[in-house]
Amino acid sequence: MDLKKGLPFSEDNKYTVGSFRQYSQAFSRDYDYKFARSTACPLLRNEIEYWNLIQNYKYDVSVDYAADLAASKYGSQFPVSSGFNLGTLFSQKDSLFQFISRKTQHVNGVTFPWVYFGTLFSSFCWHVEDNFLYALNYQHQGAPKTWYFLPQDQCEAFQAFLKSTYQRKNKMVQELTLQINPIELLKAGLKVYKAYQRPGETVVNFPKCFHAGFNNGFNVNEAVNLAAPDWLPFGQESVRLFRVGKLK
Ligand SMILES: O=C(O)CCC(=O)C(=O)O
Repeated sequence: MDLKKGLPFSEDNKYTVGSFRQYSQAFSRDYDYKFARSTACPLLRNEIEYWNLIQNYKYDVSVDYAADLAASKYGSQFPVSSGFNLGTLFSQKDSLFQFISRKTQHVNGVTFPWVYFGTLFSSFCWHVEDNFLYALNYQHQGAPKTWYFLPQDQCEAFQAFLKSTYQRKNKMVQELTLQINPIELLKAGLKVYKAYQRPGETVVNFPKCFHAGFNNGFNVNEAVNLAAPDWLPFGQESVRLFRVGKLK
């Protein structure tokens, strides 16, 4: 399914963190009330509802997602004293990002984290990381994030599946609007894994692993890329694919 492309998060201070939390919590409350949703098994209930909304166009639902907020501008959620801090990952031993210039070569969302404030059903569509980098995503607080992953060895099979099924697949993957029910992928013979990420948990995406998912309510996450030495062949491959126009 081709989801509507998200609009850039407005810089006009429409929300503070507090007002976004209120908006997001009210959205969950109102949604449950309006559709008289049972409170049993909320994660499964949300998952069924999510795919039903996407595939059957049951209702036109749109939610705000404060995504891709540069931690360098809006602030990180990690305490400065924290031993585990995605904001300092780039400088750690074995990170190849330690060799880039801190002043001129930092890229928000790649070498320095992005912060995300989620709402029920806010989504991230199927994608791999830029240049097939590793990605680490830490949940600070709030409702679980539902993740779907394809292992590295499924990357080519997934792309072949997209090519045979979706005409506009390159544009949709590039614009992060391609959402596909994992059941469809399983039926096509692909291996798909699911995880619920809860506060205090880190999800690590390995190079060339496609992933997608959605949020189950208000939550706060922070994510950054990582270039470990074993990423180098993947980086080289991504550059080669860019050159021949097979990666955008
Ligand atoms: O939570 C999100 O919206 C993005 C998650 C993601 O794709 C990542 O951290 O790599």
